[in-house]
Amino acid sequence: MNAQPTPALSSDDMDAFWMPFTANRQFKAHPRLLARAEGMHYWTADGRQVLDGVAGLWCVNAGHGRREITDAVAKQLGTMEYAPTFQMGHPIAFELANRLAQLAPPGLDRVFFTNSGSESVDTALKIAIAYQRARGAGQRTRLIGREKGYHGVGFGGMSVGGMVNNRKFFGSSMLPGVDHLPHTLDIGHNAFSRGLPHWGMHLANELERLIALHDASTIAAVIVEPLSGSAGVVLPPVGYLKRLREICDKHDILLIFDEVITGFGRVGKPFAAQAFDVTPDIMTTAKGLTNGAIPMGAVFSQRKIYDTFMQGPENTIELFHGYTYSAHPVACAAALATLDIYAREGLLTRAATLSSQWEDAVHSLRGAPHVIDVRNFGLIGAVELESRVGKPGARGYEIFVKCFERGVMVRQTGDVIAMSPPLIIEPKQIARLVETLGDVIRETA
Ligand code: PXG
Repeated sequence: MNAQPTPALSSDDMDAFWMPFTANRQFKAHPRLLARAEGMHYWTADGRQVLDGVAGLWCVNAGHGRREITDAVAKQLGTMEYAPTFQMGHPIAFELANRLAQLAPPGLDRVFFTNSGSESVDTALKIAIAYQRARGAGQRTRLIGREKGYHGVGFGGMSVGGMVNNRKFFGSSMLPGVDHLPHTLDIGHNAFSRGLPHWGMHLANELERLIALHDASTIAAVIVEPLSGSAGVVLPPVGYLKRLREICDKHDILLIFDEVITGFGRVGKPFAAQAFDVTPDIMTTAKGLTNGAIPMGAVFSQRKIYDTFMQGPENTIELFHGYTYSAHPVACAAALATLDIYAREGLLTRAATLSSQWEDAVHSLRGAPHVIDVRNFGLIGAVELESRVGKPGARGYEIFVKCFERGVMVRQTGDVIAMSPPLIIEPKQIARLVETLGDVIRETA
């Protein structure tokens, strides 16, 4: 199918849009404009077809242009385009929360709605701190994140995150009382591991060291991505997450999993908590919740946490938190339609079926020039390239651009190329994605 070519934009037309997480001048000099999407593909403004190897930005898990979602959104807009959820309610918000509770890991059946991953993270951190206070442990305010962690761009999420650029630019404005676990990326020990690396479980014991330093009685929660995407795909070593869970239990500290990327089928189960068989106390999600069609996030809490808030006079607002658009009816409609598609097409477990072919495909890039590591889990893959001397990220960027020119969209973070295609991907498309990346890597100095 060909897209109608859209008129080209002149560089003047592009001045006003201050683009997020983008090298604005570089992009505007050589723009990559997307105009249409369907199934596994985008079409550029000049009508070229591009295979989507990233599910948009890790969110379009059921593939593009799903008619059921479009119809549900249109119907909801026609029925009630907006309704508040402060001291009011509307039925599909409750329906969606119930549906999500059924999908969630055991006990995580209380759901707070947000509009993005960043808001989900800040919400989870606030719930954790307020929960400690509500149960009489108000001195537990400290938060523990992890190096290389990405938890969005709010001040809370940045503070517990471990992205050096966030810390460099905004360091003095970060939340106080935050410490960080070491990250688990160790190419020296684990290069080219297939699936989870076997070396590194002991890194979870660093939590004991931080607890010894700060005292458990000051710590509210530990937050980690079960598997981190943004930092260039960093996997938990075998046994690592279970060990974190044990240490949190021992010291009565909440464990928060940030599942903004891993939620909704990315790793072969509805949530990574289920894939790794480790249940957190709070879980943040967004992205795949609505297939990326309408912004929405959801924070899942253990019932014991919710129940702790439900004390005192019934006319008090238990949690002083919420967004104008929490449980926006159009987003709820999009999410319900998305969950229907996931269920009908078995997409929340499809990554498990594809993962061995996926693993073989991405590991076929081992041995290509400059490739120093290949990592995979579920339907996530990453190829790490040696950086050019004095130019970190330059090789990765060149490969990303060349792939796009050849009709394949991948994601570049520094010198890591990440792939996380829609979960509807077919074996032939996996082959094309990885072959194109391989060809480009081999042609790039
Ligand atoms: N937590 C995690 C684990 C994420 O991956 C966020 C929170 C923030 O979500 P919002 O919706 O506020 O952007 C994310 C976002 C990449 C990439 O290149 C990843 C994200 C966003 C943009 C790019 O890997 N993840």
